[in-house]
Amino acid sequence: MKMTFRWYGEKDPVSLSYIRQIPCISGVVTAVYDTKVGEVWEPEKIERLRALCEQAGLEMEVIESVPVHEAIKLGLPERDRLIENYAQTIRNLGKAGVKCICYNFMPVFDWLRTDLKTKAPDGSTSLSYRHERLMKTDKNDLHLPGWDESYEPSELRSLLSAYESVTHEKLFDNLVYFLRGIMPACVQTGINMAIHPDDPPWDMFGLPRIITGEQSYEKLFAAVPEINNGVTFCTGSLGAGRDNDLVAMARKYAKRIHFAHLRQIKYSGELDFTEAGHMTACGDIDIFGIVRALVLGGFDGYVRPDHGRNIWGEDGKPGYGLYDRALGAMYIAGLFEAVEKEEKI
Ligand code: CS2
Ligand code: MN
Repeated sequence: MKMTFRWYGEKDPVSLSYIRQIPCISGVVTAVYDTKVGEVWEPEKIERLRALCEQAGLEMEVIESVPVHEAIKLGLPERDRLIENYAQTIRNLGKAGVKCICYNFMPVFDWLRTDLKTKAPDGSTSLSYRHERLMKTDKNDLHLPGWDESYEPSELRSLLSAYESVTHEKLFDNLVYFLRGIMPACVQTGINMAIHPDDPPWDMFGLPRIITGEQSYEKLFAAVPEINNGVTFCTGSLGAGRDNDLVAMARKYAKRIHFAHLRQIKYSGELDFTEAGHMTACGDIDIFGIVRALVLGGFDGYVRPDHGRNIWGEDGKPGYGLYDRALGAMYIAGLFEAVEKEEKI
């Protein structure tokens, strides 16, 4: 296991030197942020990032994310050119020592929340999701926390209508088409692809979501059996789906899990939840049980603490401040150490 920490590049208020001071961290998870989706990441840009990490004493073996162009998800004719660009980005990343790429296949939006600063009794704030509130949002005039700058209203409307004819099956076929197209580059470079689950794991605004639990994993591995086709096991995303048995899944898929995002949520209604401190006792996700299952299943991937709260007066990027993620990293590293040593006795 290698413990990592997400770093949003040179504009991130959390510096590499601070990340380095967290005792358990071997490297960062980052991305080239100034290249348009669909274009090839230039070797010079990748190399610059890698050198910055190296100077700080940190590895850059995991990328999150190389975003997938909507035309690939929609299965439009230009997808072949875009998939070739993606494969070229994989080859460029391979030359820089990257071993794992996290990506997602969610149409239009990535994670969805209704509030980015829900206050807990202890004064900390975190992200939360209230289903009814989201359903009341007018689909033709969407304003979503964290998404308002991403799309022009007209662009968003035409994207949403382009997806009207895309069923779950079609979206899944498009994912398989994409994966088959990039697998040769993955095998050649040794890079593992790690798909992030849909967050939350159910359809949104009529948009299909297909990576939601165990059945999705079965379909995915059956369609593209190469070991380079793996997953990012995000406990907060999968855990929002109450039917998912995360401990059993962690054990069963340990060798397909190239990257684990460990985060905690507390349920507050049938579909509602609030993110919480990483410890098992802080919420409804059995972080200890999941770590134990990963170790017993032979997991040998990367881990990072996912979304933290804002604590100690920090006003960090929602989910990505320094302090609470550092606490989370240390807690998770402690669990791994304990379970790994115990298992050797
Ligand atoms: C989120 C996402 O759960 C998470 O980790 O912060 O932004 C996630 O990084 C992407 O969906 C991965 O592609
Ligand atoms: Mn995640």
